[in-house]
Amino acid sequence: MAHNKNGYLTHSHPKTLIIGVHAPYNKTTNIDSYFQEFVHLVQTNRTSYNHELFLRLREIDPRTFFTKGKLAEIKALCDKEEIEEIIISEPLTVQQERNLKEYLHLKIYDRTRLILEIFEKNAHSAEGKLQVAIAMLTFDKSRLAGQGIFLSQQAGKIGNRGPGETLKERETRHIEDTILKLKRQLATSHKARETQRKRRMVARVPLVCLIGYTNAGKSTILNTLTKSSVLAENKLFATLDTTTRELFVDHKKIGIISDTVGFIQQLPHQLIDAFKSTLSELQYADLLLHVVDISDPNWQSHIKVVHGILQELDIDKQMLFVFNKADRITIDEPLQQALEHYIPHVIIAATDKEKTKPLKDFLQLWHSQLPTTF
Ligand SMILES: Nc1nc2c(ncn2[C@@H]2O[C@H](COP(=O)(O)OP(=O)(O)OP(=O)(O)O)[C@@H](O)[C@H]2O)c(=O)[nH]1
Ligand SMILES: [Mg+2]
Repeated sequence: MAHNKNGYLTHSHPKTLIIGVHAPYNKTTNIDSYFQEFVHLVQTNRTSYNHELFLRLREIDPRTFFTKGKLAEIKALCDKEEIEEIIISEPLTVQQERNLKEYLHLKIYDRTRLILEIFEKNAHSAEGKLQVAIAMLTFDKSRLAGQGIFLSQQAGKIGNRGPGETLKERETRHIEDTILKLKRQLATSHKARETQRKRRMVARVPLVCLIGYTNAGKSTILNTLTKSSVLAENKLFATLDTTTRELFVDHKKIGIISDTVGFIQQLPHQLIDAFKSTLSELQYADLLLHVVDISDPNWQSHIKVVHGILQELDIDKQMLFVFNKADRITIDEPLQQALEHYIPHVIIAATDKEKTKPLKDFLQLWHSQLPTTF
């Protein structure tokens, strides 16, 4: 809401309700932190919303996602508050989204669309934009396919292929053609990067890659280690484009370091697919720095999410756990014990130069132990 010049309240965006759901499949240890992450996603994508609702679902209705009782509660709230748009923390199937829309008579945004929109806003390079466009179109295509029954019901009764079906086929083909065209463009820009990479391989320059959950502090670490000024901010998916810089430790160049897109639980598979070629760069890393925000109560589930995505990308590399944001918490005995499960690791605070020393020391040692071919 905002005040106009006469002092009246106006809302320039649709009246929005956000619903954080604790779904039965969600094994997160700290649900409050999961909900906060959802609110953070919403805030990253747009400035405001009007109402929030957090609820626990004991089961999921395959047709409407929410069970009957919960759905009635939501409808009553939407009617009372004249809600025009709902954003839900979970991914919905095409049918669930459509049924909810029909029942509630308002716009529904699910987790997948929310994350895709953030990616769309944050893509700056030509390559990033292409990748996001491919993911968006793939999502649209799946939504269109789900309208199959509806469109064929619109179709004429003569023959099997009515006009509705033809329209759907035509739109699907148009999307497929566009995706193909974008993929070709993407392949061309990858070739240029491939050439660069080969040149580095010939020169035997060690490559260190920063990976981790979104907002863990990857870009902040890149900035402190390389004196560069990559955008680092308290937003989810601030970084989408890979940035590579020369890596100096104690004034000695020891290799190059790359920062890239962060991960999140239930990252839409359309995005994983679209970013696969960028992320496959990780295959050439000599060392992965897995950055973890240990001030987040869900840090261990975040590690699992990152490992899951690495597995999906078939990447198995030497890894250092970089436990970051240590300035925000006290490391008590139980936390210390939990950290010991992840070896090797360093504990740092990227925003405080003094507190990045353990990482610099590790890198120096690692570099001194590299085979002499480097
Ligand atoms: N207190 C504290 N804040 C930190 C630390 N490291 C990073 N931050 C803050 O955490 C936020 C996210 O940092 P980024 O470096 O952008 O995180 P990222 O992992 O690159 O995030 P994405 O690119 O969005 O995936 C920023 O507001 C940083 O200032 C730290 O050690 N301590
Ligand atoms: Mg970043």
